[in-house]
Parts: sequence; structure tokens; C-alpha cells
Amino acid sequence: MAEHVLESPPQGAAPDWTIPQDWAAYTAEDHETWDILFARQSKQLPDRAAEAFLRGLDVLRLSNPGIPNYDELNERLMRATGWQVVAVPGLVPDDVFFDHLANRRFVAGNFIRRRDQLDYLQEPDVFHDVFGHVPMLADPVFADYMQAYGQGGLRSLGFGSLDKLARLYWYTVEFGLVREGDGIRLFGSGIVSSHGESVFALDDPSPNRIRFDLERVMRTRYRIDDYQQVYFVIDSFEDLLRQTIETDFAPLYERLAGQPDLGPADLAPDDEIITRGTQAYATERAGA
Ligand code: HBI
Ligand code: FE
Repeated sequence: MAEHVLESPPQGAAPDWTIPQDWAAYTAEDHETWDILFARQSKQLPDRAAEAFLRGLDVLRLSNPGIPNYDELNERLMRATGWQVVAVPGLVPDDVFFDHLANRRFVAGNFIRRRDQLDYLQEPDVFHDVFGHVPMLADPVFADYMQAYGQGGLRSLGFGSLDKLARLYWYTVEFGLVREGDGIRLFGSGIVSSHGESVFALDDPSPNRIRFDLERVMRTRYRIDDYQQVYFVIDSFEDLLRQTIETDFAPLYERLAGQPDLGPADLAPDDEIITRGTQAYATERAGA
């Protein structure tokens, strides 16, 4: 990830790396790409996504179809939780990223994927960043969690353990599941913005599903190139927020430094396994 990040803001960007969204520059095809993705996911998610996400989708129901204009979106988001979306040219350095989150600003790319990339791309585009992340930011508890994560990130910059902290973000904000009613629902932005993974993460027998444990998650490597081999299931957003606020990260990092990392498909003795995966999907994709 870090290798794609420039050291200083590119020309035209502010010192905090933000740029104008330049909404008028999107083409008709760009807007149509958003509409196709939006229709597809809003149809698929009602039985799958967390209530908080589905409720939050309303902030995206703007007066015009197409890619949201951040000014209009921000009026709604600001009213809901005091968060804002700001446009950035791509990946920004960790300290800049954390500083925005700590101040309730979510950085979003402003480009949209090409028509031949509807199903998968690695870089976060406006569909991933806005459809995937913004609905959860309209939830008051999750909104506080994201800010707490940014504050924790700023405090952690000196520890040399950002890879561990990034795993917490990955396995919650990006790929988290939550226990809800008598089932499990999606809330991670990488899942809800993916047509394939929003089925796979809940229904496929391949991945492990393990009850969330902060230390366990921070020990677990992740893959960025395919569906996850493990998903962690939080009890509730309140619980996630509480653990993040109450944990003293300094001794945690020290403990983690003395333990080996776990691979994405590994199980650990203390795991509370919700579903033990077959790993059939990952095995097949590896060509074994
Ligand atoms: N920059 N634009 C952007 N989006 C991210 O999600 C992001 C980033 N820079 C750093 C970063 N994430 C991370 O290091 C976090 O995953 C911790
Ligand atoms: Fe994301």
C-alpha cells in the first residue's frame, strides 16, 4: 500500500491533500456507472447488510441520480453525525489519513471505475468510498468509532505498529460482519460495495467466520487481491467502539510484537469459531 503513496501533496492539492471534487467533470458514462452499481447493490443488500448501513443509505438518496455531489451529500451527513466527505487524489499518507478521521472527515477518491471493472478493482474509487463507507458514517455509534480509530492512529504513529492497527481497520471498517438478531449481517465497505463478496462473505462455505477479538484481529495478516479467507464478527457497534476507546494500545502493541502473526486462513486456540471454512474457494484460486 505504502509504495503508491507520494510524500507530499501533488500539484493542485491542498496541504491536507484535499482537492475539489470537480463534480461537473464527470461524464454521462461515469454517472451511469454509478447508477448501475447503486441499483445492483441496493437490490442485493436489504437481507444482507446491517440495519445501520441500510438506514444510512438514505443519506445517499440525493435529488439527482449519478455520482453524489459531495457538497449536497455533506449537508445530509453533517446533519446526521457531523461527518464530511472530502476528495483526495488517491491514497494519502497514514498521518494525513488519521488526521482527517480524527476530525470527522472521510477522504474519498473522486474517480469512478471503468465499465470493464464493475466487479473488481483494487484502488478505492468513488463507488467504494462513498457507497461503501458513507452510509455507516451516518450512524452515530459507528461515526464515533471511526473518529476514535483516527485518534488512535495519530497516537500510534510513533510505535512502529501501524501494520497492526491497519488490520483493525481492514477487518472491521472494510470487511466487518456484525451479529444482528439471530443472524449475521454485513457492514464492511469492501463487502457491501462488492456484488460478489456481499454474497460470498455471508453464504459461502469457504471462509472462516470468527468472533471479533481485538488482539486476534491485530495479529492477522490480510489479502488485498481477492475475497477474504476470514471474516470477524462483532457483537455490536457499541461493543466495537467501547473496546477501541478502552484499550490501552501501548501494552497491546508490546504483546503483539512478541507473538507471531497469523495467516489469513489460520485458526488460533482461543478462537470462537462461528463457521469453520473449507477454504475451497481460496484453494481453487491458488490453483492447487
Ligand atoms: N488513503 N485515500 C486513502 N484511503 C484510505 O483508506 C487510506 C489512505 N491512506 C492510508 C490508509 N488508508 C491506511 O493506512 C489505513 O488502512 C490504516
Ligand atoms: Fe475503503
